[in-house]
Amino acid sequence: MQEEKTTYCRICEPLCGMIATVEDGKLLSLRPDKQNPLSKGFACPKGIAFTEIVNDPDRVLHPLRKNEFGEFEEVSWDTAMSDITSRLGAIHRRDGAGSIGWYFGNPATFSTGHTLWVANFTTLLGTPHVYSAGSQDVNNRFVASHFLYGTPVAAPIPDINRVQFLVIIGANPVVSHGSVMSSPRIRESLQAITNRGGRVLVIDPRRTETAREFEWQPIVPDTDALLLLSLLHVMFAEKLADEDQLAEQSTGLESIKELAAGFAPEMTADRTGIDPQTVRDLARTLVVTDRAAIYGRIGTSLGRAGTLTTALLDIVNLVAGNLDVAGGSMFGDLGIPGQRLGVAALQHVSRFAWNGRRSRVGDLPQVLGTAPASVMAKEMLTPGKGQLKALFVSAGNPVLSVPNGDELSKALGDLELMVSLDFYQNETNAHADYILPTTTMYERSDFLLPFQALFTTPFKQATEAVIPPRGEAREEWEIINELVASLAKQAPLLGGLHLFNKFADLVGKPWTPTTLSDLVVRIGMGGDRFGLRRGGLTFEKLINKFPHGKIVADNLEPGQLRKIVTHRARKIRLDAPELLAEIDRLERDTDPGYPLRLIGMREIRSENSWQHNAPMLLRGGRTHAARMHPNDAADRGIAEGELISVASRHGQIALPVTLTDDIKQGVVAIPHGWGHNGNGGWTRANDAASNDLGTGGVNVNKLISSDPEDLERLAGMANMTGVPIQVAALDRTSDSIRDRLSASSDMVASGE
Ligand SMILES: Nc1nc2c(c(=O)[nH]1)N[C@H]1C(S)=C(S)[C@@H](COP(=O)(O)OP(=O)(O)OC[C@H]3O[C@@H](n4cnc5c(=O)[nH]c(N)nc54)[C@H](O)[C@@H]3O)O[C@H]1N2
Ligand SMILES: Nc1nc2c(c(=O)[nH]1)N[C@H]1C(S)=C(S)[C@@H](COP(=O)(O)OP(=O)(O)OC[C@H]3O[C@@H](n4cnc5c(=O)[nH]c(N)nc54)[C@H](O)[C@@H]3O)O[C@H]1N2
Ligand code: SF4
Ligand SMILES: [Mo]
Repeated sequence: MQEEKTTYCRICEPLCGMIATVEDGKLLSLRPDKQNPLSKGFACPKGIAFTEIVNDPDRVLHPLRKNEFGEFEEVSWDTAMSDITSRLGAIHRRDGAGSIGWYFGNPATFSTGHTLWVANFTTLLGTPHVYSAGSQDVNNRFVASHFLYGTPVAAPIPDINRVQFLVIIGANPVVSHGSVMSSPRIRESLQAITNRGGRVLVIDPRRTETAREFEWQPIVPDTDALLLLSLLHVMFAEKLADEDQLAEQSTGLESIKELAAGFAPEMTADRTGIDPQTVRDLARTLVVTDRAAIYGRIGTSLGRAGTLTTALLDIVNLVAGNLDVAGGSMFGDLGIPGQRLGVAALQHVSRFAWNGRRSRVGDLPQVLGTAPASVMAKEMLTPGKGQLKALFVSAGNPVLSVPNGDELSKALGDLELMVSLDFYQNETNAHADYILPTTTMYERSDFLLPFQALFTTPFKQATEAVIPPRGEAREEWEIINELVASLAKQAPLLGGLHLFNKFADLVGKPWTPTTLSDLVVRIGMGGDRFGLRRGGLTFEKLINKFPHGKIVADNLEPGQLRKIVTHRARKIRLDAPELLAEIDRLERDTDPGYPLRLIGMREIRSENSWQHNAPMLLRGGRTHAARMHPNDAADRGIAEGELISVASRHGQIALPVTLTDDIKQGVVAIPHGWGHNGNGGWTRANDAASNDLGTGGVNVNKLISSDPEDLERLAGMANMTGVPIQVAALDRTSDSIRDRLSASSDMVASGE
């Protein structure tokens, strides 16, 4: 019998409402939920195509073990787990916890059980080798907040519902659907701004899908900090800022003023490519417009000084009078009593404090307990105490998503033990000893803790699993519980794990993601506070009474900073010396051999590296191609559709190019997440986006440096934007292509 179940999509941040049609435990189709009060019947192609991922014949449904011939073969869970834990125990006894590591990828964030259990496991183990997609994404945001507010987890979001002038710098929400902000139907919400007489200005090296619908201001990649400093310069020099108010809200204002004094728009124009008058007008408009905000994301995170740039975004909002006020850049409210003290206390648990530990290789600070993923390969390849020898990878594909995938592939191959928790064989876990099959999002219940403070309209939704796990798939937290149970038997060496088990025994009822979520729902905004607030929410009530989700407040509440800032006198700190020292990273990089600048881009029918196997998303044939300005192409004798070589100081790739005026001259955009080289088990992805070389696109991160010297210093961010490159035509019939790119494993035909 067919049934319809209400749920929501957990691929990206808007968490759009979905209706799943299910028959006999099988997912038949997904359609957008019209009754979801925020997404109101919207879903993107990736969300709809997810049925094909759940039912993908290429899915890993049984534990796989690499045999002596290097092939994966099915084994039972018991066999897999007992071999893994005994090998892990032996490594632990010999080399200690510091030889065991974990990388969790982006989809982990979309599962409360997954993230919390990984955090728990690695904390109890006490290993510094914890890595995530964050150092390629958002860790700079956490560190900027750490300096400014004293807490890493506070992140301002634009008040989309009320803003009248929104400046989007380095984000493309029409394609990405919004990030570090959960705002379903973001495109309509942006259009609503102009419909109510407001403005949306997009500052981006590319005339993106968002920029095409609104105003576009091109900028030279990785010069945003200079632009932001010039905006501050104008605000101070023209006495636009309310300095009395600022002195009340913050400390260190003088340092910022002094700093900005040196960055008049006339000084930075040459670097940013933005006319000084435009900068002056922009500064004035940001100050005088009653409801204005500036918002940045990936483009302002992956330059050479992403933490500084992100801090400057907030400082511009603050100085313009737009921070923490209605219609500006606002903070979500968890509504949890005592949250400020709680966060302050957590800060003292050194593992989670910024810089609580530094990496063995590269001496870089940890962020929320994670080290920069760029150094992971060198941590495996560098002998000595603390060398990484056993690695778990869950929901990640760092061979494609992290700089220098070739180096990482090699390092993974040398590990003593590699275990993957995934439902696909990808380019990374192809190197694993075991792939443990996990459920997809529709095979688990969820309430997403990390997104609670990021909804532009405060909202809560919980879901049950809509189908049972396919095959022998298990949820990550269950796998981790089992790991802990088996490892703890090898106590006393694994003391922390043993304690964890004892605790579970003691309370008689082990924690589950659902019991934890229930706790947060009940104490948080709109929660029942365990009976103190009548009619309040519980996890169960969300499931049964509000299956389409519940709006818990019509708008974000201003005045959150009081609850958030942990610095003395609850004042924002503007002059952390570490932050200001980053200014020297803004120096011009002039290397005549590499005159062009690389930027990234996201595609509407891709999600990082992992959705290139769904037929619906591959329809019409897709090409992995670079975007380049016709003038830059003409200078190099390159014509539309031709194969080009792109080289940086760190690597070289070949792919087709498409020419477009919608990009600033001197800039080349290449999507990441491609490079399906036949190592992954996804049949269609390997064939998709064929260039003339017959491969599933190329891995752009071969152009990116994993050298610790090249990483951003405060959050260990990979430098993936504004990277100096050179481009040349490749004669497609030329035999020399293979020679010239022989070092690139992308050139290896599938299966080789
Ligand atoms: N369809 C789709 N949606 C996604 C994803 C996906 O892969 N596909 N991924 C999800 C994930 S993991 C994330 S983190 C979010 C990211 O969400 P966004 O940040 O909104 O997405 P991006 O497309 O990376 O946008 C970055 C923009 O910055 C611009 N840019 C690059 N360098 C610079 C620079 O130096 N300065 C300025 N001002 N701009 C620059 C790029 O041209 C690009 O338009 O998207 C999420 N949503
Ligand atoms: N050049 C460049 N590189 C980038 C970026 C960029 O803008 N430019 N963006 C960076 C960003 S923002 C991000 S977030 C990273 C992403 O980097 P990663 O997270 O390392 O890679 P993904 O491609 O997201 O791989 C996700 C894997 O998780 C699996 N998976 C999906 N759902 C689940 C689940 O529920 N459980 C489990 N166990 N597995 C699951 C998929 O099968 C896939 O194998 O890429 C980064 N890399
Ligand atoms: S925008 Fe698409 S992928 Fe993202 S949550 Fe909505 S339906 Fe899912
Ligand atoms: Mo991301």
